[in-house]
Amino acid sequence: MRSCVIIPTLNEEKNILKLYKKILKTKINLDILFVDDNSTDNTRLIVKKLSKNNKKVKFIFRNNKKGIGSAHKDAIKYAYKKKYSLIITMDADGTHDPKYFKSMIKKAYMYDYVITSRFKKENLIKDWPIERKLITYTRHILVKTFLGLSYDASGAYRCFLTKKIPLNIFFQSKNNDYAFFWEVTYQIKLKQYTIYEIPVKLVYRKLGKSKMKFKHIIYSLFYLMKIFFERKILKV
Ligand SMILES: Nc1nc2c(ncn2[C@@H]2O[C@H](COP(=O)(O)OP(=O)(O)O)[C@@H](O)[C@H]2O)c(=O)[nH]1
Ligand SMILES: [Mg+2]
Repeated sequence: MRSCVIIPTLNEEKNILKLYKKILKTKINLDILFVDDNSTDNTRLIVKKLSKNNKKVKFIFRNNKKGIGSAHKDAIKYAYKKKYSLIITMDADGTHDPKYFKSMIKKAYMYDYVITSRFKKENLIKDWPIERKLITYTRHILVKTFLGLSYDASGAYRCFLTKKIPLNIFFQSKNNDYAFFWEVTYQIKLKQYTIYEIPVKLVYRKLGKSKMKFKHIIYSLFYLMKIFFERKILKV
């Protein structure tokens, strides 16, 4: 069985080596697929070096910034094409700890789609800046209210078996940024796949900057309303 972990990167030179080492430490046999959107720092150089020394490191280099959702779509498509049986997706900035791989993989055999949750236990985003907590909780309430999703639907840390989830589900989300995550969760729920949530502690990034901009938050809000009206009111 071939497994891979998909990691989108945009100027993550300070984080990827640390994450790479942590992934190796899990001793789980998987390929590591970086999807870089034309980082202007040394991210690509580091990824290339890693792939030279370790055949398990693969990469997709894209020519411009197309968004985190689009990076996931391209990488997931590649993984299906290359016939990987299991996919994990995660951020590069140290927020997602590979120590959860084992339990995520175990659950992926029992359920169709495994996601991670910041709300299942207390203090899972304890060290996050107040404004990020506010965004996270507000988004959670809005997604719950308008789409009826009670999951923590917007995290990127996920795991599934490719034979259980058809590739086209990921492309039914037309969003290419952060809304991709809740939209895919919504699609998966609509199609009645089983979803399992693992509580994980998320560490706020210590190095490098978040790529989430104010425009992403506003756009995401409008996008949520658009999906709500189209699907619930217009029934399209
Ligand atoms: N390839 C690619 N990666 C991205 C893009 N935007 C963000 N990322 C990566 O996606 C992950 C999550 O982004 P981050 O800035 O940490 O978002 P935040 O956690 O919501 O603040 C990180 O690994 C980023 O480097 C993008 O447009 N393209
Ligand atoms: Mg982050």
